Amino acid sequence: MSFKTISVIGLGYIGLPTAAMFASYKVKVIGVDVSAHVVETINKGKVHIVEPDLDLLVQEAVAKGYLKAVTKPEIADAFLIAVPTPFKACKKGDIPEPDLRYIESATKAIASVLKKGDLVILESTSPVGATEQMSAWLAEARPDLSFPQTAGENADVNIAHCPERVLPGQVVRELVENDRVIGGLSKRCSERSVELYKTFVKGDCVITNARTAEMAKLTENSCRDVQIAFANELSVICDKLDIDVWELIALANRHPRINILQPGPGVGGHCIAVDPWFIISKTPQEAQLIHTARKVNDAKPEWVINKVKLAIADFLQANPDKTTKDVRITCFGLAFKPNIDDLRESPSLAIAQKIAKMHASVVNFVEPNIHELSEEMSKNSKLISFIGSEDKTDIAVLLVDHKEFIKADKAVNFAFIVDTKGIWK
Ligand code: SAJ
Repeated sequence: MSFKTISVIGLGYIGLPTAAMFASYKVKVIGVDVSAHVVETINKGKVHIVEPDLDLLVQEAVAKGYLKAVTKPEIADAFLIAVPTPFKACKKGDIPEPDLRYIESATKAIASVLKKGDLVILESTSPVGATEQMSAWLAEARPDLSFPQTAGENADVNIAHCPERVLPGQVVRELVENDRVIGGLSKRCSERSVELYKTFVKGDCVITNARTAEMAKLTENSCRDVQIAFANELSVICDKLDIDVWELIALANRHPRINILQPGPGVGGHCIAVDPWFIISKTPQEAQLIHTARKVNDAKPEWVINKVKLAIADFLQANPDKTTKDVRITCFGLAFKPNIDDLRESPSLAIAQKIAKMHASVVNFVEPNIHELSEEMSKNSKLISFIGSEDKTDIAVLLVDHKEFIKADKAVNFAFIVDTKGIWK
């Protein structure tokens, strides 16, 4: 392989597994992160995120000397940028714009160590045009080097977009097995990127241009968002019509060409609820369906909270000797999806916190994947163990289908349940 040293910028959920994977194939990897704590943790062979099998991969890569972490970029032959692309804060109801500030600062940070022959790959999920923008920033910072937008195939530095597509919880396996979409700013940029990824990728590396690669990633996540919105809309319709939505979906899915996803408390995480906005903000007139799906999914948490208010009213009617502050509520699950500890952009956490805020007494939270609540999270709430939660609960709010809750299916016996995942219904 023509790349002796690879640098990965941003050592988060995508960057760290990618860096460790290259290192496990005996490639020298320099991981760069602005956080001194992250760098220190990794250099001790430890990880700062929970992802199955990642701890062993990192431990071995560091112990064998193939992976080191630093806070400032160093010379390398290929740079992979895996930093967050959030959207900018905006007023409620406005269309959020993508925030490229982390890509910009990563790009400017590597500019000073870039040399002729290097390859720069943007892995972060990005709005259409971001890779060209990244190349323009590099050209501005390094007028002594040529880039594909002006020098084409003869550019000193090659640039490509290769979006990450791995599923949290299965990152290590999917990094190797998934196909990769590779969008170079020239044919040579794409071909060199394929050579790099073929170090460990067993899936196909399919070549396209950068804009199509950017849109492909946004399309995948928007497609899932639209499908989940359909399931969430069905759950609201069925509730009104007194139909069990989970039975309904199971029946409809027996049709050979139907595959409806599952409703839930809303869509969380840092991808599916974010990426469709990158399409909507570029083409607001055209992206009608994608925009509606976002609104449907974003409205689901409020619908769940209303269901909890109704359950409180039902409980009080059934127990006329009690007042609101006597009602003991427990929220089961805070993570954004099952069997992970990731609370970022979690609709379950948002719902649980809102219930805690509105309720007159302390609300119990059960989350088997975390051990303590942050100060912000613990306002009017208390983390309790799943075992024994029945004795402390009048109204159970099931927010995540964690395996512990599914396993307890037959054992749980709550009189009032708001079940957003259809497992304790
Ligand atoms: N969800 C439902 N119903 C379902 C499936 C999911 O409500 O039937 C909810 C989940 O509970 C969660 C949210 O959707 O709140 C997103 O979860 P997810 O498992 O669909 O996706 P992510 O965000 O963990 O990962 C997605 C993946 N994209 C696709 O499946 C198209 C992953 O492959 C991407 O790499 C990742 O986004 C990313 O980083 O972009």
